[in-house]
Amino acid sequence: MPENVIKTDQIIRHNWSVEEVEALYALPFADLMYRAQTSHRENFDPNAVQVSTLLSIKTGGCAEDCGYCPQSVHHEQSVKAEPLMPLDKVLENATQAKEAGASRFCMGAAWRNLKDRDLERVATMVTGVKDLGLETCVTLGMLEDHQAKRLKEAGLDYYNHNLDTSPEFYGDVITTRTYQDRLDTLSYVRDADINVCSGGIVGMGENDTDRAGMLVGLANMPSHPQSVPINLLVKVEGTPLANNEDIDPLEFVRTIAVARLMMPKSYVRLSAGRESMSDELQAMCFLAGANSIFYGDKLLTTDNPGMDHDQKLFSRLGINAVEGEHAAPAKEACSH
Ligand code: SAM
Ligand code: DTB
Ligand code: SF4
Repeated sequence: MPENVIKTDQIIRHNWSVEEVEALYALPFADLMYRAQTSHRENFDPNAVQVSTLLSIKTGGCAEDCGYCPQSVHHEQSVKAEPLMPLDKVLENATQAKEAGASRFCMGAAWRNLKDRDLERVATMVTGVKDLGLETCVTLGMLEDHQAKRLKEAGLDYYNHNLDTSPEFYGDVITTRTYQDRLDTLSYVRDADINVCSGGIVGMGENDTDRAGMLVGLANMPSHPQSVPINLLVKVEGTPLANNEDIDPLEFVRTIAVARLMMPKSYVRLSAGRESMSDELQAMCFLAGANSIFYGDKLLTTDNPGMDHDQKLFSRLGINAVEGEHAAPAKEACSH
């Protein structure tokens, strides 16, 4: 093979060192983008992006102290606490999301951990959403082994639980649960044969080594998360990180590109923070290998670009929305 042709079909690696990843980050931008784009094209349709819609099924009043989060009771002006949403309202939202073109519906709860008293209600929501023909995802804080198994049985396709940052920087952002707690939850999710959705946040005041460390934490898990959300910090007033300095947007693009190179078969999600990004910056993230987004004008409690805007962006870029891989056919579609 001529030397200038890059062969990026790397074996799936779980032994990355932080130094190696820092070296990827430090590549000239065009070289990094070329490598990421080459890997992306070897593993995915480069013009297809998966879309999920988020719904907050239990908002506010969370006991954790995550420095970025408006739902923590530890911060002033945190969002108002609400009870767990009733099933019919969840299904109404899921139906609308499906009609609008989402293939996955992700339900988030502002909980430190899932309590057994809520397990059956959430399991019923999962089954109901699955029966609409959508892929299902939940993010409910820490889980126990038996809870993960029950959610799988109910039809859960993905569990979102982020490492958020590097092990070294983690304690500067969250003090009420440990990095190891997060890894434990993720291992229960994997053992229950639920797809793992795990990523982190960029722009919290971490340094370059922390960004590399976060990606090493994700890629060196026993298997790569099937979905890797890369969030740009949404600065919410009243949270300790509200006045953080903006990061160089090209550092965010580099994070997407390096995640794409390290986890070549995973969906990399251009996650929170799109509301503050230009269309051109988002286009660069897609070029760097991002191939999923949250779709709909709300994330959990903060704003996301409107559907019209995203449809226009997809059309300008020639992007198509990916069909769900794990979704059940909608009940009505079954022939009897
Ligand atoms: N309470 C559960 C938990 O923390 O595991 C689930 C919901 S929590 C809101 C899910 C993830 O959203 C967090 O791990 C964090 O990565 C992300 N997130 C929360 N607030 C954010 C913000 N202001 N900007 C970017 N990402 C944020
Ligand atoms: C993830 O990594 N990002 C999403 C999802 N997982 C649950 C959440 C982003 C939340 C942004 C702040 C908010 O809307 O409250
Ligand atoms: Fe609670 Fe999750 Fe927000 Fe942390 S990120 S405060 S656990 S809702």
